[in-house]
Amino acid sequence: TYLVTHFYEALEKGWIEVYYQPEVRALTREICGFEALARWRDPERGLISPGVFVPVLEDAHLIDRLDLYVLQRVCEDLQHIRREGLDVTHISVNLSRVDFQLNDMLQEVEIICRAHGVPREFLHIEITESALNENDAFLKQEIARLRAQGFELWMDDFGSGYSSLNNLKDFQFDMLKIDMAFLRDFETKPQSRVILSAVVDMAKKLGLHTLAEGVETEEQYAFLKSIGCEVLQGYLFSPPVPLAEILPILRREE
Ligand code: G
Ligand code: G
Ligand code: NA
Ligand code: MN
Repeated sequence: TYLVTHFYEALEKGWIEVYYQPEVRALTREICGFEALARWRDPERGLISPGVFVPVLEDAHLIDRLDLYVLQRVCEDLQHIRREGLDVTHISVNLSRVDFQLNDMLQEVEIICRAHGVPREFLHIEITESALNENDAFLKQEIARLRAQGFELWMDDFGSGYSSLNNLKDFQFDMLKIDMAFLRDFETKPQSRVILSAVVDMAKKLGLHTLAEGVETEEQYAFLKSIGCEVLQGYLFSPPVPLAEILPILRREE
């Protein structure tokens, strides 16, 4: 397909861009980190979303090239932010389960961090919950190795997969990112609130931090804060934006 044949060209010519979406502390609404999200700005096809190209690159066994490229860009941007003396507590990057089959991710991630002088605590690693499988002993081991080396592991899109609850038992994570599907019927279905507060309670009892994704309204914000969800992300605060747009925000928050 077009995406597979043009992937290396896209990397070389800078068509792959990294956007950043702020994460805010529920209690204060202060920015406490960012999620890095890839975009492919193609000269022929226009802006292509990762929802389209990530599965194609996974199938073509090229996804590790993408994810390590994004990680490198994130480390460069972190260096830039830190040199300006601005405070960014962390940036989270998305890794695919396929990355771990293709490459020694721990080694690659450590090489990139070291090359850019980025301390490990500045990088958090998100793995989509639907990519986990309780029988995947290898992935379990790789996640444990990353955590043992000081990288925070975040479970992405919690609740969107089929074996979520068992995953919580079998994989060690630091943060549960609650899928935005939980907020979809927030205004119309009272069950939404019951489910959200049960998920946050359960996470707390398991010693996990919680982040709700896809927060779009003040009403959702007030509710999530009231049930003790610690970190929030969504259009109410900011969409994903280029680095140039987060720098002035960080300067203002100093
Ligand atoms: O930004 P957007 O909402 O279109 O992202 C869609 C999905 O693509 C999200 O689930 C996100 O986790 C995933 N994604 C975004 N950037 C990357 C990336 O650099 N690597 C991988 N593996 N997935 C990504
Ligand atoms: O797979 P992941 O959860 O990382 O994907 C996040 C995706 O959701 C990104 O593509 C981002 O653009 C999108 N997104 C972020 N905030 C919101 C939001 O408040 N509402 C909606 N509908 N989408 C969002
Ligand atoms: Na993600
Ligand atoms: Mn997510």
